[in-house]
Amino acid sequence: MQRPFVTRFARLALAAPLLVLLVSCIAEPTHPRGVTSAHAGAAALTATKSPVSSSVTATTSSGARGALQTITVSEPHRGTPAYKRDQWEHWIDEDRDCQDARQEVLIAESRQPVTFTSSNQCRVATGLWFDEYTGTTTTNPSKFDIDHFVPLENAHISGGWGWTTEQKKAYANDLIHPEHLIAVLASANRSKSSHSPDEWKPSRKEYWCEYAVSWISVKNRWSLTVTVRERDALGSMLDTCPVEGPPQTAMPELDTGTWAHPALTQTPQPSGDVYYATCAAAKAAGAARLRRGQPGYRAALDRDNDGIACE
Ligand SMILES: [Ca+2]
Repeated sequence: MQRPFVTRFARLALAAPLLVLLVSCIAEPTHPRGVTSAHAGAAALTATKSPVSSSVTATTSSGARGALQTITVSEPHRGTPAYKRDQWEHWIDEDRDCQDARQEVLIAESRQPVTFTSSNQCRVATGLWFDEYTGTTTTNPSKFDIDHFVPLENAHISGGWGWTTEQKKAYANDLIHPEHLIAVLASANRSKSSHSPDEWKPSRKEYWCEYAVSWISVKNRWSLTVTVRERDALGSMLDTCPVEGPPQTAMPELDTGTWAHPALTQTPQPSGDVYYATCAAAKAAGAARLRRGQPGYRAALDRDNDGIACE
């Protein structure tokens, strides 16, 4: 049975009564992977090394508009050192499970269980990905890049140039925040390049609201600056948000023929199971808290193991 196809920003979706995700459905204790492992694996890195701001976090359009007002407006300085991509090491394998950050994002964002190129499960072979920028769907990961939502070069000129090597590495491999690294069509990523929203916007206009919310969230979290033109462009993009409530992303119908891949080696969750990839998804669906035994409860969401997840 085809399952609902949900946005990666499930936390923003108001309409979906149940967010049934097929992302990384299979948990293996000896080889955790997917959303949970990606987040857990990067937690230590970001918690200890990143200059993450503790100020306003933008998760809604109104929150983003407020957060945008708090971001320092600054034009790039003439004396800013030249950007050198090799100073921003990626993709690292922070949790040393042999899946680097690119693989972790592919696994986390696949709309169906992934397959791997070999039994060591280090590299993804197939899955199902949706590019928010263009609306393109693929089962072939080589067609997708992992995009730094706020590109490394833009982070550099908006304050990141002063970070330490470790801070740059933390930024370049941030798996904690689902909007920081996203899988998108390679050609869209290359078209975007290091451009800011005043220079480049996704062709899929219905994504502009969410794009601006995410961009502001990253800039805010990492205490990066915006230019005047960038700030104004973000404001215009937020104008496309729904008047009431947080932004929602309408997910196009999938061609059902792309769902069943003959190379699938993993078993999807039994039909009818409820799966929340993150606590944010559970909360967005109005399901949190989740008690042990309830649909959607799983140990990975109950980190203090007290029987109540997503407290
Ligand atoms: Ca890893």
